[in-house]
Amino acid sequence: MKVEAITLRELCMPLKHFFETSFGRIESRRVLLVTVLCDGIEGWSECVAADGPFFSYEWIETAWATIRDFLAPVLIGMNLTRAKDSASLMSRVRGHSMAKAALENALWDAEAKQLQQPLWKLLGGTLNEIACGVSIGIQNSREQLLEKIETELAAGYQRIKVKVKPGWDLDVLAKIRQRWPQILLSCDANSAYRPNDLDHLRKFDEFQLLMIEQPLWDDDIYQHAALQRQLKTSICLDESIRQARDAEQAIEMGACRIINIKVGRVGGFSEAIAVHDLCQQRGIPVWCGGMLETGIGRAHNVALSTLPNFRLPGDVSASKRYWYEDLVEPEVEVSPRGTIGVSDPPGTGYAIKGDLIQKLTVRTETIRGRAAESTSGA
Ligand code: OSB
Ligand code: MG
Repeated sequence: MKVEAITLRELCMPLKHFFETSFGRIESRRVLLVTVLCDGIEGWSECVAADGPFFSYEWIETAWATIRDFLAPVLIGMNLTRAKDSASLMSRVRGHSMAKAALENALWDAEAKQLQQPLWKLLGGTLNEIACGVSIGIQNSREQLLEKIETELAAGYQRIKVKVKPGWDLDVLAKIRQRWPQILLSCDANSAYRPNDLDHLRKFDEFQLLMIEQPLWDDDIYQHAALQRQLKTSICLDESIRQARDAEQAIEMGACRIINIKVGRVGGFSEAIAVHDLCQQRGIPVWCGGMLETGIGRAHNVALSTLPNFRLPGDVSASKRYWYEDLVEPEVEVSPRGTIGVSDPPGTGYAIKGDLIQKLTVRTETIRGRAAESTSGA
């Protein structure tokens, strides 16, 4: 696969409903799409970096600049045997996993199309349908949250995850459990607590949660291990797991019993597979996290979720929960049993809606060998 050109596109897309976590609320997303052109075939991906450096230090501007100035130049003109070979070429750049993942994943998409294979099989997937859960943000009121949960349960989702933070936690969980004593329920703190909240966090044990996700600092493993020893509830790490080495340390230290894999956070499909395989060997179940993706990133999450150790429902849910109109055809849909089936056409099985993408594009830049050409507007 010869890498001929790399195109970046920024789109602006309003969310149907705001999404609020312990680090803030968003009403719309700036979306960064990456296209690689290899031997005349286009591979597509979505960079999951957000509008601001809050979930991680990466955001859409650092990703754009890092791809343009450092990552694309090492790939352009290279003849790759496999998409995964791109990871070692990009490794001289420290960090910037979401930027790297966008490039590597676009190459996987191109490779799957070139080999006429479904992406999920190329990744090593074995499941032909995946289990879906939903992540529900902090709402304006407790009543609004309960209504949302009711809607998602009626749609068939297999697991409900709610965002928590101090002031929006124990009473919220108590209300949910009162109304639905049996559902698979978890919560995600996005680093909203500290070790001296131990007495408070121990009260989460009352609610038979499947897990509490990332209670402490985004870069911590050690204090999570100390906390896990004090909790009955399983800790799941998200932000702290940036690569397979982190997963290995976390498991050996007993910092979690479950791991959330986000392909952007770990730097691409090859590292996501490495985290998956390590967890499988150590008996730790994984599930696929989400970053409010459009159908392009979502389709990649679906494909990844077919690997055999994705044993818990992921945050991979239907396009229509987020978008008025998604960028792919068909949109990502979830069955009444809370599953997404995978199909066998080459690539992701979801076609790109080029006209819609062009309409929503506010900035684009193509990197091709020496000179970069840049245009503003659609
Ligand atoms: O921590 O899992 C998270 C969204 C943005 C940033 C971080 C997270 C999330 C979600 C949403 O929980 C998952 C989704 O529905 O895509
Ligand atoms: Mg999380």
